[in-house]
Amino acid sequence: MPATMSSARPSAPPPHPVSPATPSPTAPSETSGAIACDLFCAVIDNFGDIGVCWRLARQLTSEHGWQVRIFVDDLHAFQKLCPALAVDRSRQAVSGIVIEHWREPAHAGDTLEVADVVIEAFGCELPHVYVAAMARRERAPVWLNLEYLSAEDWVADFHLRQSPHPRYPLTKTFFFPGLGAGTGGVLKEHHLDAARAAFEASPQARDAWWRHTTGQPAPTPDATVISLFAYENPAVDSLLEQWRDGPDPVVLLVPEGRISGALARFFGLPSFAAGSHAERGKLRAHALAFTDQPGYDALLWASHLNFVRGEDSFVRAQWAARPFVWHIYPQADDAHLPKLDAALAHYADSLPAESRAALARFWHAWNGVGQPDWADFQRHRAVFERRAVQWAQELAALGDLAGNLAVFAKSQLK
Ligand code: TRH
Repeated sequence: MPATMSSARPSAPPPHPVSPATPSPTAPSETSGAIACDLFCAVIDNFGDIGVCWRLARQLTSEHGWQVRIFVDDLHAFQKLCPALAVDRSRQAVSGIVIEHWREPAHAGDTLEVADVVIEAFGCELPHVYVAAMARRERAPVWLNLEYLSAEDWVADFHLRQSPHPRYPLTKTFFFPGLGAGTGGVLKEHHLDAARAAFEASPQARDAWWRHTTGQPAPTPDATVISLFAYENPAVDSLLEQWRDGPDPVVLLVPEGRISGALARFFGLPSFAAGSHAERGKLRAHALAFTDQPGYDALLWASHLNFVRGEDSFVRAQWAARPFVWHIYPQADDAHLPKLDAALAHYADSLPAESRAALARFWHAWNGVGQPDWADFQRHRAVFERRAVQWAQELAALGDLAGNLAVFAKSQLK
């Protein structure tokens, strides 16, 4: 069962066998002074696990001066959003970050160096030999379990809760991202708002982006530009028909992925691979290549409305300060719907009742409950646009996850 947004309460880590005594490993930080951080990431599926970890690692490195090493098992998924990565190397450095291919669960790097801060992403379970070495380290490392993002209220009660290791003198702290006070917040680079403002302020940058990305100039101002990043979704056919038959032009930008098959079928094409273009009625669609993470931010900024999914693109759409529709990572027995409604509560509760209801109807329809009504959603477009700008400011007040994590870790390293 692939990992889903964690609704489980934190539990004590499983017991680890005692490893044969080896010299206490020294962390790089004892030489350079910078905080050394090892981040372990097991890719369950899709791109969010490594998407979040890569973004976090780059922020800790560039904004906090940490020395970060990522252990990641799936270099192919990683390379999709980090083209500079070589998929055949067991160890490499990209953007000042060491990347180790975590080739099997027991592997803990060619040399066993325990960092000052150890981040276990999404409960991926650290190599036993590494945990044993953590226990032998003169100064116990700060051990953080980075949880999946959830907007549910209980998250604030569990954020920074600690769990002692059953056998070793180690303590694991549960670090919960969130959309509300008392949580770890969500990832946001310090330069992000300025980069978006620069893109939005420059017609040249936008036009260059359109020509580079679609081979065509930016569409006319009467067109609604929509980015579509989603899992397979039965509701998409109805929306494509409504956009095709609607009164106003819609330009759809579709990164190649799990929704591409539905586009191909709708347009009667064998595929809708990157570089494809199609037009029916008022709908024009472009298939885009998967790009790196900064490139994905630009896609969000070039659009009026963003369909996003999972965790990281869901957060990026909120920072893009535009209306967005979230395709939550589907879970059995509709367990994902309370998580969807918890996010809607944060985002939409201050909206006028009619607009809030229209947004909830549309998000539910996009997540398997009811049929999407585009005209009903569009009627509230101006309200949604104002709310999106306001929400980005409210969310920023929580502080960014990397900064919150760095402050906590330093408080434990004293
Ligand atoms: O790919 P996802 O569905 O990842 C999912 C979720 O994270 C989910 O919560 C988790 O349980 C599951 O993985 C295991 O959606 P997400 O989280 O938006 O991650 C996609 C990443 O891909 C994100 O960092 C944005 C990035 N991206 C690019 O870098 N370039 C692109 O062209 C596109 C479309 C996305």
